[in-house]
Amino acid sequence: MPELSVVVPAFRERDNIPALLRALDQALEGLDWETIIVVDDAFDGSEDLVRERAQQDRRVRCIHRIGRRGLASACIEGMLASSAPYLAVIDADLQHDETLVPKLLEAAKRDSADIVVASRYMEGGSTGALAAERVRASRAASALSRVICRGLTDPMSGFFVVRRGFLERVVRRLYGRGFKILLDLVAAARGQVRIVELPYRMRSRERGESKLGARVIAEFFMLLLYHLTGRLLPARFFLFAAVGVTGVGVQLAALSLLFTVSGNFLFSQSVATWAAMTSNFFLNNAFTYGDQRLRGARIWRGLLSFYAACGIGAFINIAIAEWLFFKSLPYWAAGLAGALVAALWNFFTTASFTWGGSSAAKR
Ligand SMILES: Nc1nc2c(ncn2[C@@H]2O[C@H](COP(=O)(O)OP(=O)(O)OP(=O)(O)O)[C@@H](O)[C@H]2O)c(=O)[nH]1
Ligand SMILES: [Mg+2]
Repeated sequence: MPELSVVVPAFRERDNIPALLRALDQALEGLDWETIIVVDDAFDGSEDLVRERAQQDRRVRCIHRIGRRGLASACIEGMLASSAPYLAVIDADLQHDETLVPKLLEAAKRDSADIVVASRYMEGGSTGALAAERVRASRAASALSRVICRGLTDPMSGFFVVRRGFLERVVRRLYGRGFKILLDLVAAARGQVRIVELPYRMRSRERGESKLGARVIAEFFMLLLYHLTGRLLPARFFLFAAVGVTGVGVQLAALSLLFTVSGNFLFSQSVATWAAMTSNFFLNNAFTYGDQRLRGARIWRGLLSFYAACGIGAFINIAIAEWLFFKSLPYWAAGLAGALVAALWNFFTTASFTWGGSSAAKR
């Protein structure tokens, strides 16, 4: 068994993989290591390339995930596939300085740290040529993340070494979605973690494309909420609820537009409701279930089941609100309670009927 497994999440990184393997080979000389490259299906031949290398070099392993996406889950599954006592996580795009890995490992052993983080924001570190607005966003996110974890100069870092015992201790409390796996690990430790940081200078991406987008930002906020609320509800529910709030906006906007034009309330309210459900479905498909998004013909079947579930949810909402109102609750409290129960109903039914899979609601 090697002493160190280097877990590399990779999505559309075919052009970077040969250089990465060369760089690891050089940087880790003299260490007993292996690398586990977790490739999500992108039809770009990355997995074939990794397997080809694996046939010549037993230190190289490939995990090929189909119909799945997500950096954090890729890292977790890669780490769990290893039996090594130390696990490194490093990007595939050569932005992280692999020559630091032996020092991260040494610090983990010497200081018996749970996590050794490569930091861009401590003395001696740098974001390199990263665009100014990206640095600002990263710093703002780091500041915000203090609500769930302290003691890190660079909680947004995706480059670190972790002790296997620590991972096993926190793994069941992880949010496990989105991009910010380090923040997730530290937040899940609830203060019971020894952290050491070492500085490094980040390189810029030479090949392949960035995967940053709106989903990454949405997931970041959901990660904060998940840990802030003490992991009360399944991680996915928070995104589902946020999409529901946007649905209220869509509904009111469509209602005001249609009612102004047609003057017919029932007609306007019906179309506005349909518009809100439709927009909720597509937003949930892109964000809440972005990692197992319905595509092609499955979208239409999913949409119909979503209409059906939310239609029943609307009846439940009205029935509960009406009942509570007659129990002499104030109108707003009755309305809120109805909406909350309906949101839970919608979430759990669409998790199994629309996005399928019994595990959808659990994660
Ligand atoms: N397996 C897997 N890897 C991913 C996924 N999304 C991103 N990655 C990998 O995670 C690493 C970080 O993603 P990047 O797109 O480079 O994010 P970034 O470094 O913040 O952005 P850039 O500076 O623009 O490169 C890269 O190695 C990606 O290939 C995913 O859904 N699945
Ligand atoms: Mg990158």
